[in-house]
Amino acid sequence: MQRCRGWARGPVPMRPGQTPGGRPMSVQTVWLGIRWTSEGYRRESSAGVVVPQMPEALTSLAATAIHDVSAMTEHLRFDEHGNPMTESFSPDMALVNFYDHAAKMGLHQDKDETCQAPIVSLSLGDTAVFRLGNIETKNKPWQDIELASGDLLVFGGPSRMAFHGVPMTRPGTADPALGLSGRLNITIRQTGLP
Ligand code: MD3
Ligand code: FE
Repeated sequence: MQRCRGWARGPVPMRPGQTPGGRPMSVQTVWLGIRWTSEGYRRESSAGVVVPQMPEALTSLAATAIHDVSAMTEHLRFDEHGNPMTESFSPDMALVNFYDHAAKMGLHQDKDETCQAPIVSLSLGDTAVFRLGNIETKNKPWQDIELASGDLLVFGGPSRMAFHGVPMTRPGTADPALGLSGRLNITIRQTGLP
């Protein structure tokens, strides 16, 4: 929480995300390691836009998650080149999303990463209703899953391209001891940027 507050302050303060169409989203975001720009993913700090370093704590958390999950599922044992995922996975970006009580995220696919590495998601604070759809269309079938504080998910293999979104959060469900009004979701990713 403490570190999230620091990232939210800047160098680039937390701000509403943008839809692919350029519309502001209700979810507010901070980028770590690499950020999305009009030219695609960029590492550099151009024109005062500083991208903080990818925190080692998140890199190792994601690597541990991939290691643990790869023991359980075939899809995560090897990457698209046939190399063991536990060796080739090297996340270079974290996206910190903040949901206030009214924020939500429409159904979408994450297609900006050019490599097929899995995405690791960590939730903190208010419980969210997470909608996991199918890989073909924005329509049903989907399933709604409650993501509570501390839940960590790994999306790899076929689910990597599934439509997904957050139709609502459940305001006030966060443990008061966390000192957070709302929800944080951190996704840890490998962009494929050289
Ligand atoms: C399923 N974030 O930032 S995290 C996003 O809770 C995003 O803030 C949501 O979707 C959030 O793009 C969901 C879980 C997640 C992340 C990536 C996925 C689920 C995914 C990629 C493919 C399939
Ligand atoms: Fe997404």
